[in-house]
Formats: sequence, C-alpha cells, structure tokens
Amino acid sequence: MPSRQDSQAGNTKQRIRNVLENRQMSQSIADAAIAAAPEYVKNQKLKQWVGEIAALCEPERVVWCDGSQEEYDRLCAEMVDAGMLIKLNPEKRKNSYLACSDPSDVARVEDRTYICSANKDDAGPTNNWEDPAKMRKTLNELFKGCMHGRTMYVIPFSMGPLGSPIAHIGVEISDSPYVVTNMRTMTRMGKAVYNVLCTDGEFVPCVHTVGAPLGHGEKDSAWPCNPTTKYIVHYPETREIWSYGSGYGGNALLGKKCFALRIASNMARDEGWLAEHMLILGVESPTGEKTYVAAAFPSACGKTNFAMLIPPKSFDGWKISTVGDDIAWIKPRKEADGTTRFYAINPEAGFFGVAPGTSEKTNYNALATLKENIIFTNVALTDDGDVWWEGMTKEAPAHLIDWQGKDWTPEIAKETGRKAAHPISRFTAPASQCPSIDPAWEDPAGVPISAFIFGGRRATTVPLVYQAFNWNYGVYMAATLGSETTAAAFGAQGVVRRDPFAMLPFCGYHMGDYFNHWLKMGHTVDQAPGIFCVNWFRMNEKGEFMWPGFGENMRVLKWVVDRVRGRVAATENALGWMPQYEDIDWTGSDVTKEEFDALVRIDAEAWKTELAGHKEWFDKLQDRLPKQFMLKRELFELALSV
Ligand code: O2Y
Ligand code: MN
Repeated sequence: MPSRQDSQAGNTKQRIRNVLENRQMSQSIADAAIAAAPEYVKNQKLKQWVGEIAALCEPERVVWCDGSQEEYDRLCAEMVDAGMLIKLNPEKRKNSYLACSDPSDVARVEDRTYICSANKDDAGPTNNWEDPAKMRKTLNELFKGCMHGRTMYVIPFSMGPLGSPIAHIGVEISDSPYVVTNMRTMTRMGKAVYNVLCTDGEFVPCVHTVGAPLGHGEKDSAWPCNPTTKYIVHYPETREIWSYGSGYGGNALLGKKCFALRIASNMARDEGWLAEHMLILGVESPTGEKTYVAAAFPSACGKTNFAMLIPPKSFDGWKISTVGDDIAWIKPRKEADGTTRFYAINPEAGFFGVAPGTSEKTNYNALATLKENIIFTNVALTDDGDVWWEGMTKEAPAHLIDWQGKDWTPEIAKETGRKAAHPISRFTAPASQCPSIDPAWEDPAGVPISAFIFGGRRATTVPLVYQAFNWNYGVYMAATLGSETTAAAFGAQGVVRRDPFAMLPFCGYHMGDYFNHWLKMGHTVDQAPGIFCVNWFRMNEKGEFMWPGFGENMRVLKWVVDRVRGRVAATENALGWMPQYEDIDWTGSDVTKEEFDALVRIDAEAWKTELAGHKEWFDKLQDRLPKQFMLKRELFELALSV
C-alpha cells in the first residue's frame, strides 16, 4: 500500500503534468492562431496578442478578416443558414438582412459597464468602477474557453479615415459574425488597416465574446449571448476593452461607444483633443458659404434627424450636409494663416440609428439611406420580405412577423399594446449612402468647427436657444445639460437627469476632470467656436410641444450660423445672448411673436430651482469640479434676481 507521502507526491506530479499539458495546449492554440495570419499582417505585437487571446478563449478556428465584400457576403450567408439573419427581398431591399436578438439582449447595459482605472477616484462618481486586478481575474475566468465550438474573428478597423492624423486604429477579436459584418459598415474595416499598422503601429485591443461556448455537437441558438452575465469593461490606462455576454450594438461593436468615446476620451484628455458624443453638420448658404457645427444631444432627442435636416421650402438655396450623426473627434489645427482652429472628423463610417419614428416625413434622408446594404436589428418583417417599424408609415401593414418572431396585426397591437418593432430597434447603414452626406466627410484633415450646440429634452425652464457669453460659460452650460425624465406640466419641473455634454454614459473618466479639460481646450485655439444651448421640447400648459422641430430647427440653426459669422443681433439677458423675434428668419412660418416669446421666456423662479439642481449635481463631483463653476453659479443667481 503506498504511504501518504507517496500519494501526495503522486498528486503533485499529476498536477505538474496537467499544468505542462495545459501550457502546451495553450501554446499550440496560440501558434495555430498566429499561423493563420495572412502574410500581409506584419505587426508582431498584434500577432502575439491574437495568439494569447486564442489560447485563453480556445476557439474552434481563427479567421483574420480582410473586410472584403466576398467575406461580408459569405458571413451573411452563413448567418442566414444558422437562422441568425433573414435575407430581405432583394427587390425591396437589395443586399439587406434582418437580425432579431434574444429578448434579453436589446440595449446597452449601463449597469454592467465599468471603467477600471487604477485609482477609483479617476473613474469618478458617474461611472461603475472595479479594481483592475480584481476585474482581470473575474474576466480571465469568464473568458477561459468562452469560444469553444466557435470561430474567433480578428477584425482590424480604423476609427476615422485611414491615415488621418485624427484617426486611430483598433483591433476587435470577437466570436460573433454579426459583429464582423456590422463593424464593416460602422468602421473602416479590413486589410488596408494592416498597412497603417505596419510592423509596430499602435492599436486599441478590443476583446468580445457572446459568452456562450458550445459543447461538442451542441446546436447553436439563433442569437447566442449570455442571459445572466454581462460585462463591458474599459481599462483606461492600458487602453483596453473587454466585453462579455452581449451580442448587441454598443456592447459588442466596440469601436463605437467603448473605443470612440470611453477610451478615446482618456486619449483625448492626455493628448490635447476632444472625443465627443456629437453629430457634425455643414450649413451651406445660397452663396455657397459653408459653416460646420458640432452638436451634442442625449439619446432620444432627435440627433439623427438634426444631422440630416432638410430646411423648410422657404429657405431656398440653403443646404444641410451630414458629416456624422453620433460621434466627433476634434483636434486643434494650425491653418495656413497661422491661426489655430478646431477640426473634426466623424470616426465612424456608418449609422447605427433607431428605426421607430423614422419615416420619409420625419427624416427623408435617413430613409433614403436605407435602400440597400443594411442590417436591420429587431424591426418587424413584412409578408413581402421587407421591414417595417412603428412610425414608418401612417398605416401599419395588415400582417407582420414582429421582432420576436410572432404574428402581429394592428388588431393584436390594439388589444395587447405589443409593438411590431422593438422601441430601440436599429439599422446599420453605410454613411456613404446618405443623400445629405457632406463632400468632406472623409477628408482626413476633418472640417473646421465654428459652433457647438448642446440640447436636452426640457418641458419647461430652458428656452428655445441662447448663446453663452464666452467659452468658459459655455462649458458651464454644457456641464449642466439635462433632460426631464417625467412629463412636466407648464410651470412645474419634472425630474431632471443631468447629462453633461450628453456624455454621462460615455465619459471614460471623472466628469470634473472632463470639464477642466474642456476649459483648457478653449485656450488651444485662436478662434474658439461659439457655444449655444437649444431646447426643442418646451411644452405649453396643455402638454403640447410649443416648437414644431424637425426642419423648422433650421431657423434656429441659421441664427447660430449668423451669430458666429457676426451678422445678426442678440439681446443680453441672465442666461446669455438670445434672439428677439425679428432676429430669426420666419419666412414661410406661422410662428407668431407671442409664441416665440413664450418659447424664450425666462422664468426666474424655475431658474432658481434649476440652479439649486446645478448645485446638487456639482456637489457630486466635489474637489474635481472646476473652481470657477461654483462662482459662476452664484453670479447666475445674482443675475436672475436683478
Ligand atoms: O449603442 C447602442 O447599442 C445603442 S445606444 C446608441 C446607438 C447609436 C447611437 N447612439 C446611441 C446612444 O445611446 O447614444
Ligand atoms: Mn449616441
């Protein structure tokens, strides 16, 4: 009989053997992943990292994506065979597909989104934080073998035109073909990125898994994801992104919110630029004069509509062009005349827009963009193989298959309230297909920004438009931006959720530091853009919107352009500079002076409550709040009481 010591020694030997075997297995998986790289991949750091991730996730195979049309078509065909995509009728929507997600995987998961900075205070009170070492341990365990039975795709992408001095490279590893195809539309994805990366270029490593390993012979689900465990993790110091458990939108397409905003905001702070949740549009006058504006609106405030605005008929010769609908990267640049200005690019190549409410009437350009090469997610399927969503047409089709695969009729909807399309169902569309796309949208140099516009959804208190007295004051205004969460009646404020710069879920570091960065950036340019606040959502005592919005927003936009060009008057008041009725172009409009006056009325009592709200918000940021903000708030209070 072996002694106790003998059997302990035997166990130890076995353990060592296991460790060595595992190590060997990991090494051979890594070697195979690296060997699968095409010869044009020269970046050693990238190859080594791909090998390490393959060894951790243990996929069945590794595919280095080239971004070609062939690859896109092949992956779509594979997803159709697997039941993940439905090919739409090519006579209705050429080369387009519908994906319907698991009902548990339909939105960004903010409560599972983390900024894992080394120091908790650096993430700030508005972000979830976890100790990076602890998070790495958690994720390491989750990612171990997470791609069993799946293909691991290596997706090289550029945020911004390839080679632009404002652009940056990322590489996403994902086990989702849906992610590959969406990334191809949303970013500049594929082979050409390796030329920019060269042998030693920098890239942001992004690791994504749906978190649903397949057992031997196990049948896959139509939308694999992990129904219980989700993590969207950012390591700002090492500029890494790790996402586990979701296959949807901003959780999985890591170039968008994760890289272009959360990680990029850290890069921008360190390197002296701005990574913003902003659309970029161009305003062309009848004489051909072009003015570019960047605008920040929280989600669900009509951002895409504003980016693609069609001016009212009376604005003959005026044109709005779209540079981007969601994100702007902005850097100071010296002009030929020696002056420094902000130049902006749209780091994305596509739109990931909300479908419901989009119609030819509300956003003609968006609908025209959706004719071909689209991936729709969670909209309804028509009987003739096209798509439909609430608000697309006045009358709903008589029968649909809803986003959950169930029969849907207007009668069923009436009885049950069940929507045909998910309320935040999406389209992924190439920006190049947008009729209003700006000729300079891919200019590597970017476009010069003359004005910043900030808007929230406020039923009361905030006027239609006003201009900040100066840069610092504008930063204060943007820092206190908010939207009402409940419908407010005339004279009574709803609950205001602060969404500074529309960046609350997207700023990858402490908001107080972010405000200080903005204050500093004002000094890096000779001509700081004008800063404006707008509110399209003011309501009357009957709870009706007082401003028609949509194309009519052009009237406000023209005033903004005329202000920064120094050719229209404004009146000073406690909030800033505001137009009088006569300062706005009303041709073709039936808005009366009384109606306009009500839209810009400043209710001193409501503003006192608003300023108390600013204090509450500032108190959360404590010692990192710019010192001048408290003083500004008090000056504001004084101005209101005179
Ligand atoms: O990212 C998502 O999955 C949905 S939210 C979204 C999508 C596109 C553009 N903006 C947003 C947003 O929440 O701001
Ligand atoms: Mn957005």
